[in-house]
Amino acid sequence: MTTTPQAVRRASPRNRRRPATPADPARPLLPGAQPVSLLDPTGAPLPARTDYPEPPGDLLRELYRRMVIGRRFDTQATALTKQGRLAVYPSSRGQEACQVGAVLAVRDTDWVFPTYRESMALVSRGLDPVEVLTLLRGDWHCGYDPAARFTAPQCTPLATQCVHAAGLAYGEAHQGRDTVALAFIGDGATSEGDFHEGINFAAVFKAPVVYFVQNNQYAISVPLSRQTAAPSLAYKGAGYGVPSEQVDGNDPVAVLAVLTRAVEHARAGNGPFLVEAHTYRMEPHTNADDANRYRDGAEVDAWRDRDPIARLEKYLRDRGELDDDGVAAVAAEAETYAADVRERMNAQPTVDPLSLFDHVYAQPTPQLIEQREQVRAELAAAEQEGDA
Ligand SMILES: Cc1ncc(C[n+]2csc(CCOP(=O)(O)OP(=O)(O)O)c2C)c(N)n1
Ligand SMILES: [Mg+2]
Repeated sequence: MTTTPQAVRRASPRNRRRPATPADPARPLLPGAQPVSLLDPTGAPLPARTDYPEPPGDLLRELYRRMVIGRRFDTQATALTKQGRLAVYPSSRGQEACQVGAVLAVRDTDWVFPTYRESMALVSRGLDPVEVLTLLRGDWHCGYDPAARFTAPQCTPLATQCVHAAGLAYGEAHQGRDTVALAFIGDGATSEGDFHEGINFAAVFKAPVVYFVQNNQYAISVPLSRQTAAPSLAYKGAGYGVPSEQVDGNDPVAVLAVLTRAVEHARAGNGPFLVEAHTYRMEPHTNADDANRYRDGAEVDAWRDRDPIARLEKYLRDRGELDDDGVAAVAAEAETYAADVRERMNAQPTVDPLSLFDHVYAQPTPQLIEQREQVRAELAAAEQEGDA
């Protein structure tokens, strides 16, 4: 039998019909190769994106207003540490787009799970600033009523809030409510076990949680390069089957657009969503930290050029949605706000020492009752001595 050249061509492996490649199941979970950005660093618009539509103008003006007030609050809180009125304050200056954009993306009845870094987010949510600062003054529990404000206490143990958020979101969905839980977390805390356990639980049980990683480049003095080898922290979601995105965290328009979509995804019953925002903490870790020991001024200056408030202000001005009068009115409102915080924080709080034992357990343990009685007796004895 002879073989014609045509027959050789037909039989060659290159011409054989390939089996259809199955769709890559990881692809829809992966973040974009670059962070989503809708404004350039100067505040000029970048091409619109159909996947992340720009939020309406009135919302952007409100975002600007809350960012300006938030920054003024932050400066005031730092000043209060210097006056001995606050034990400690972790500033979120530079992270305003994340702090405010995130709370604007959720409803008042959605639950927020903040860390110690989120005082600005909480005041932007409308919580009383003095109640928010009470924890950091160190005199009365978390300062506000979490159930009344749909806001968990600010968490200092890293990443524990990720588990709380998963549990709450699962419970809410189980009871037929469409509540979303928004869990803030830092870049460093994504190395903690609780982050992985929380996101895994949320993914498996389709709990409506948005995990919002503010990658401010440092965990105290530890830079991101010593924290992870992943190209983006958003890749940590894909490993758990969680769709993820990365966003320019100093672009307020993009942060709000991406988080709006993440919240919609969770609310629609699709389970959790992870967003990594690339941002920068302009101040030291807290007032007790000396950032000069681990980063140089040139790095800080480079991020100053991406200032989120200046960017949004420029964008709104160019669109004719903000003018000198508008800027001055917001600045005046921020001053009034700060003066009120200052005045109220300067008043000496009266605290009942026995309230230390409240809210520890729903039902106090025998040991706690005994300890409370001991303190009560000591206080009574001291009072008698004072009277004598
Ligand atoms: C479980 C636990 N380990 C260590 C600490 C000490 N600690 C407090 S803040 C911090 C750095 C966290 O960095 P990151 O998650 O990036 O958040 P950021 O402070 O930058 O907002 C560490 C290690 C802690 N609070 N809890
Ligand atoms: Mg950090």
